[in-house]
Amino acid sequence: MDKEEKNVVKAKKEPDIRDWTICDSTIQMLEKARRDGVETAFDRAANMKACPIGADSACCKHCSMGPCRLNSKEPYAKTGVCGATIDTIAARNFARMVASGASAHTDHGMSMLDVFREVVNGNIEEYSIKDPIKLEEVAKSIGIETEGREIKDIAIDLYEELERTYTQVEGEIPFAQRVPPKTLETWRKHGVVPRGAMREIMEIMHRTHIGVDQHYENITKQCTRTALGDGWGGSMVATEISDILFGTPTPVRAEVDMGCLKEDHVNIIIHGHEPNMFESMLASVNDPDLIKAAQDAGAAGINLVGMCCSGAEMLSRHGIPHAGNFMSTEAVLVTGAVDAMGVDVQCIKQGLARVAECYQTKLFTTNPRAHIEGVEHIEFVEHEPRECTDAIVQNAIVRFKNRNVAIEIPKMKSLGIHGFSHEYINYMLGGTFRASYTPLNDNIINGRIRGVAGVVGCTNPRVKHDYVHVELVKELIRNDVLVVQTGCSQISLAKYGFYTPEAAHLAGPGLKEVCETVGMPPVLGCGSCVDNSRILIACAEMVKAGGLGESIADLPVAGAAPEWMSEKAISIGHYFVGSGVYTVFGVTFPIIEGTKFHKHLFEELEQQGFGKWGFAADPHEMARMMIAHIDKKRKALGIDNARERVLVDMAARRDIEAA
Ligand code: NFS
Repeated sequence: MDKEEKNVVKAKKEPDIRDWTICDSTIQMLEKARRDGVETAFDRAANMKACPIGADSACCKHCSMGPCRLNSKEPYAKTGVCGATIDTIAARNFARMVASGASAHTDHGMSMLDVFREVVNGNIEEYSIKDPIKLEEVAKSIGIETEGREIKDIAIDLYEELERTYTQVEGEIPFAQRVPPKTLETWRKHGVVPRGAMREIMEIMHRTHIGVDQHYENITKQCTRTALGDGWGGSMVATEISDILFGTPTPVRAEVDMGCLKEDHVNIIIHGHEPNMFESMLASVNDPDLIKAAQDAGAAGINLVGMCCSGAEMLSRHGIPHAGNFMSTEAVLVTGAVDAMGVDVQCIKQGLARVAECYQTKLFTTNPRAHIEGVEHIEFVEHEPRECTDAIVQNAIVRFKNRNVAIEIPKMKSLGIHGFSHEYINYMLGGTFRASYTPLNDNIINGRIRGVAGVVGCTNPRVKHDYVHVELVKELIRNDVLVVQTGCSQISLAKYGFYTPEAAHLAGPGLKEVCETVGMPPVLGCGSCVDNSRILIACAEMVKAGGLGESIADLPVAGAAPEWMSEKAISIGHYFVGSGVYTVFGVTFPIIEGTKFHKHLFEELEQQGFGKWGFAADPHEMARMMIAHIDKKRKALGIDNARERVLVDMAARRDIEAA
């Protein structure tokens, strides 16, 4: 490179941070990071063009005859060395994403079940059964006798039954009993009722090995079976057991955004996915000895804050403040105010290690599954949970005492209502004495609510952070679509004030009326990504309440993950599709349009009685597609005219009555 060229490179305009995110606190911190010479995933994404062949899933590296690359423009012009076509290659890659995502959720669920077993057997005393009513409800839902029995005996039976979700070799997983009969019939007809997660995931890995399953339709079947074993299996067990052990969420007011950090406090962030470590941390920060130690170090107290999905669970259950979603986890360290960050599993960027080092934040890994090179590991042991979390607090106090970095905390924070479990939605709409989903169905049938949309999933530096989530939800509620949310998407919307009953004014007239009557926001937050299982149960309850068809595929509902990035999102998307829901993804989709496999996922599955996939990068287009689908379902149910009836004013009604 000669001198002139070098200058050209230097003079290259820096990307505008406002093109990367709409989150004001993240913008403020990215500007500071730039001044401080610190790099984040936003910079890395800008400096690394995504591989176009990989993005199209047109390469196969499952054996050493390759890696084979096909031509994305002419996908049928070539095959791999073994003869694998684009459809086989893309289906295999997709299946392995499902397997990985489903593994993450089911392994998490299995950890929760391990804790539950040890609590029930009396080997762990730090946790207990907090919600015995939920325990009985869950047990009853899968046919366990509860009348007149001791809680402990029911719990033992429940453990044994739920273990089958993972280890069963033959038969149907226990929560298949919660699936509406018509939906289950479709699953049986196509041979996709999950057996046990271990078996399904093993079979996907086998079938996607070189030279095994080479028909995209047959591979898709195993994707469906495995993904359903996540949604109605591993994830559902994670949610239900966490509720039983730590309490079922009910609405709670909580603050979201970086403004919940406090300069005069010892700030501790827990970021990850499993609630057990976070629950123990909650006990640690309330320990009088540790509070005293913090005060002795000159702090006003200890401030515990969450991030990502375990943060979303603690927000829902206990109103613990939440600092931000996946794309803000590095930015929050730039405040210099975080004394310690403890992480467990999933969505933990390796880049955190470098940023933490720059700002002297003590970063700790805690789970035996997830170490990071150069980061101190304090193992979290369920039988002695406080050992790990107390040690993190002590380290945080030491860091507070020796703080010598500039601290800058963005002022933004938004107070909202979180914690809408499907049990609470039931109660909220129906009232104490007649808790049911019937009022929701009635409002859908009479057209006040047009339909329900689940808007979930990650944030991703390949699109403008938070923007796609917010624009999509705005458009949906404006069109009277009630929105339910989980994960990072819920946090995106919470930052912009959508989680207050006052946000009802952003909704269309019908939804607004329902929100004002019930006193609920037009957007309901259900928790973490495994809590998407709450949305499945809500769908099953809507079918049961009657009037909206016989299967989930009949409901006027749709799903979206507008800024997805993880393999877990693909598993979630596919279990919604498998359950009968039209599911639209943003950012990019790892299958070439126009191929047979694409057509299978985007059209043919619906004809077989499942849901189907959709894709749109633009939030307004995405909203249009979801609303069109909801209207299509309304029409099929014969309730498409009901919407107009709502608009008939009193004078017109008198005319009709007089006639
Ligand atoms: Ni879900 Fe949670 Fe967030 Fe995406 Fe990651 S935290 S499990 S994967 S990024 S929503």
